[in-house]
Amino acid sequence: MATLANHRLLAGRDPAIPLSENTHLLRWVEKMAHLTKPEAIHWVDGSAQEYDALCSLLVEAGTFVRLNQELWPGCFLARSDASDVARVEDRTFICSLSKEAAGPTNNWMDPYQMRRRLKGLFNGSMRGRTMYVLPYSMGPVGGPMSQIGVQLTDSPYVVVNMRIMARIGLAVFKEIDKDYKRVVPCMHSVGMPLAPGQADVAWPCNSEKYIVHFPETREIWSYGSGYGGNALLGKKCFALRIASNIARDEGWMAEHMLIVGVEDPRGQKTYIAAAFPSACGKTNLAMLIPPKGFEGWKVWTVGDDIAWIKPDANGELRAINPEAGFFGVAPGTSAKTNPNAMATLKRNTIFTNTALTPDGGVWWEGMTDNPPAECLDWRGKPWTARIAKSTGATAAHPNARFTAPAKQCPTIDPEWENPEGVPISAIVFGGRRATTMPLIYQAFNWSAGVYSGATMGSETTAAAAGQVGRVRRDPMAMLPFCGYHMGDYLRHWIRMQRSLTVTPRIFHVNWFRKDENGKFLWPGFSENMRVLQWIVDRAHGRAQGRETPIGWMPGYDDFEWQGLEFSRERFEELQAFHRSEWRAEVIGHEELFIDIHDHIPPEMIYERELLICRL
Ligand code: TSX
Ligand code: MN
Repeated sequence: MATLANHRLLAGRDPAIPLSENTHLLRWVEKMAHLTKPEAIHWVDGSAQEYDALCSLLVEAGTFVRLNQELWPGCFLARSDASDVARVEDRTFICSLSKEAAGPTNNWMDPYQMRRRLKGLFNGSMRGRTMYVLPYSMGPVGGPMSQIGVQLTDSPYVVVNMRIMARIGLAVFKEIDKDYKRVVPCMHSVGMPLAPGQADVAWPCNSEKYIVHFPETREIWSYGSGYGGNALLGKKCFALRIASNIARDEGWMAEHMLIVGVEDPRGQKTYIAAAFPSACGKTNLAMLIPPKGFEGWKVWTVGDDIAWIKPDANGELRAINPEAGFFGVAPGTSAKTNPNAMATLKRNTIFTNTALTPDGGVWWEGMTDNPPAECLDWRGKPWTARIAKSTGATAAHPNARFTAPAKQCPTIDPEWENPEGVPISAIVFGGRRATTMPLIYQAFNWSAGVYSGATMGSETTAAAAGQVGRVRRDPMAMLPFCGYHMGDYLRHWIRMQRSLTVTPRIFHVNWFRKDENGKFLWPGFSENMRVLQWIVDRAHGRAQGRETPIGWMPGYDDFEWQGLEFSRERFEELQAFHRSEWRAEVIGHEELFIDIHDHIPPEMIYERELLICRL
């Protein structure tokens, strides 16, 4: 059994010694230790030795399996508890002073009442465990757009994942000490204290879970889960829910967007930010490799999930990726769908809830054409294709993840860590739609573009809650991540235009339109480069567009077709605007607007009226 003493020794310093002199921080850590009553406190320095020691500790505890180091150098597999496999939206709360401020799309509870409840849950919740003091910077340390948090956690799994996903450790403590920086306090406990002599489990957690945000005091409290977005508090909780509040107050935007730089053969780079709901292949687009026919073109990856976007002194939008890694969905990721992701996760990667192959590697559905002859599934049980056929069990959990350093991505942009960000020329919204939505259109202007983002959504697939084929609206893909009233959020989008001298062009895409036989009309994946090219050309005022009632569209001849056989007829079908479908669509928009009617910006009502008139 690993003891705290031997990992102290490995770390080469005493982790109990505070690494910050900031009195606010020291007093808070003391107060929280008094509340949670951990056995020890470990100040995280973020060093490689510390990381290695914690990974070894996790191996000894049974949380990690060290993978075959010849095949998967620096890689580990974690298996979570079967009940702790995804974000818990129904347990996620925005505890603003007024319920009104959180809006109808967020869970709300009175902050005083919630604080009382949390105090009760956290009282003694770290007994028998080590409390890690984990300072992190979202964005490059010391950057003008960056923000700092300190997470107190009793999960070493969280610490090692956060070392990949954010900038952590000594440099961040120094930043806090240099001059007093506003720090977002983040409390996290898996909610399973250990009595003296009580044996631990591989994945401690609690069936009662709370993911709580206090927007006014800028605090995060997370209880009961060790998984992903519930526990890596820098990501969804800070970089989206809390940051969206900060951004609204300070005049910038915290968005659920990937960022790519598209380089043309002359070497000109154009940056695009894009928001999609889940299961649209955001990470795949962020790492796109141009197809045949696009020699000299290159797509550079800046980020795959979150963008912080701010007007610069010239009134132009610049964006940073506040993260340092990718926490990507493994199933479906392959050398065919995303070769760059496969190269990124070859080393120094933490896999969670994938299958384990007999040679000490990982596997998931969609990784290869054929499954391995046998493996252990994400629960550690024997799995074969035959077993799968009779029981329906998948080898990897559908939400299995890889945590991989962004710098390992072959197409990582040389500018990805520029603290000033990259200039954004175009914003793209999209959804998964079998009908109605063409492959691509450009909104007429900023407010029409905001309207297209506000009304975007995906059709529900398979058994995922509700009827199949119904559109689930997800404004800017922010429904689960906006830390305040969705109507006020849309107002903020409208208001942003006033601080800009150049407004990025706004586009809507749909890779998923189907023909009358239910076949995808568009090959997607790397062929989406043809769409990116038109977006880039439009952003620079170079490409033709045909005016339609919903916006500007490319004609067949405005697309580069070299390297792809795609008929004019098929393209017309893919781009078709059907008045009857759009009349139904615009009625669907009303449903969303009713939900947030009391805060919706008037511009959204006008845009809807204008659209109705054009139909
Ligand atoms: O990620 C996807 N993208 C974006 C790529 C840059 N996916 C996967 C979505 C699940 C995460 C796509 N799936 C895309 C897409 O553009 N398009 C489709 C639909 C599709 C699937 C298969 C084929 C064509 C389209 N073709 C064959 O199977 C041969
Ligand atoms: Mn996301």
